[in-house]
Amino acid sequence: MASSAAPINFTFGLWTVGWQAQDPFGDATRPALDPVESVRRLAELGASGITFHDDDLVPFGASAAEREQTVARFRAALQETGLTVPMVTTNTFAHPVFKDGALTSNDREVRRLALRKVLRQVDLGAELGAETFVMWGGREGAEYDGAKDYGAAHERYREGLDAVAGYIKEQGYGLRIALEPKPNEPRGDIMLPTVGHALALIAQLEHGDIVGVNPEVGHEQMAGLNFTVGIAQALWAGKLFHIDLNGQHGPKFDQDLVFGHGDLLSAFFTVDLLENGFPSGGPRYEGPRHFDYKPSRTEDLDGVWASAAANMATYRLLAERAAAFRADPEVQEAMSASGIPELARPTLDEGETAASLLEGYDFDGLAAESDRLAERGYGFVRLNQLAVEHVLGAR
Ligand code: GLT
Ligand code: MN
Ligand code: MN
Repeated sequence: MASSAAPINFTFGLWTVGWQAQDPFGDATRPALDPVESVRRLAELGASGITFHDDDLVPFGASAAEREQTVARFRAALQETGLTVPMVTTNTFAHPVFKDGALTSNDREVRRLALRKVLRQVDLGAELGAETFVMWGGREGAEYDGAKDYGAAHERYREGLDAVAGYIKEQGYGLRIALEPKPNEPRGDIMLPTVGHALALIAQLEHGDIVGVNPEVGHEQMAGLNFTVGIAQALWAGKLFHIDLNGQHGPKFDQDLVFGHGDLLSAFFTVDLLENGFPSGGPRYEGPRHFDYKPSRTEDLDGVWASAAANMATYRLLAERAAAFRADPEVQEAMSASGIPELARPTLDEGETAASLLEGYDFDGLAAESDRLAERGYGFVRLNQLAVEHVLGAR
């Protein structure tokens, strides 16, 4: 099984294992973790990289000297363990100053402050060799439709993103921006609620060539959407720059469960796409398999590390199952019967145009032809049952 033999790059946010489990109804249930300890533990468990917000590493308000010392200590831990920092991001949601957003706050001074905070983290990310700069606009939104001029807010979002992307280019950094969609929570409504909304905004940017998406499993599912289909479109468009893997049980609050602990069959098809690509070939996802989950509030520190390991174990198992699925001759035959390879064939013949397709066609025959073509069964249920049997290890 080729895909399970090659090492898989697993990465974790510092804020995931480091979450102390405070929620809107209760206090923290776990002590704070030293980022250096997280680096060491994740390395031991087999992760290859770590990601972080500016404030996850250097506490907000730290002095320049403290910042330098903290970064130096963190760098030493990276060197000691071989862990990389493939992605960084900025916290533009926790401090009360961001209560009405960052790049789209109604207050211009807040927007300028937010931009500076973001740019400072861009510099640090570049310094640490990151390739991706995630931007999750958690507070970009409102609770009340009348509270925001959404025309101006989209202008400001575009202005802010182009400013950051333009800065990255000017500085010659090897970074690309990945926008992370989410429909709601913490705001009543968040701008760029889904992958599709984000892709549409990117198409309107001046520097959209270095801007893509960082879809999160649970965030798309909170919007009632199919995650695998969402990332498929981003991948097809050359815009799947990064990914946040976790688990979610349908449209409710953001659960951030371990990957595969929500919709397992959806997780299987996500891994199948990431590891094996589209059946017809085309663009592949080459970035890290990044986990953005929260160890449940019920877990102690041992449970934190067990849950981190569970993300990777589940992903590996699903990668094995997906390789077996693709290699199974019965699956290949079922895929053919379902017309999957046929979809890769262009609809028009070489040189044919829409006009020539109409030429000489007798619409009096349309109904009869439709009836004939409608007789076909597609066998998708059989194909899906084969997937279920592979997931269950029954094949
Ligand atoms: C925050 C959010 C995540 C985002 C992070 C990036 S922060 O924890 O819930 O989905 O990926 O800013
Ligand atoms: Mn989430
Ligand atoms: Mn995320």
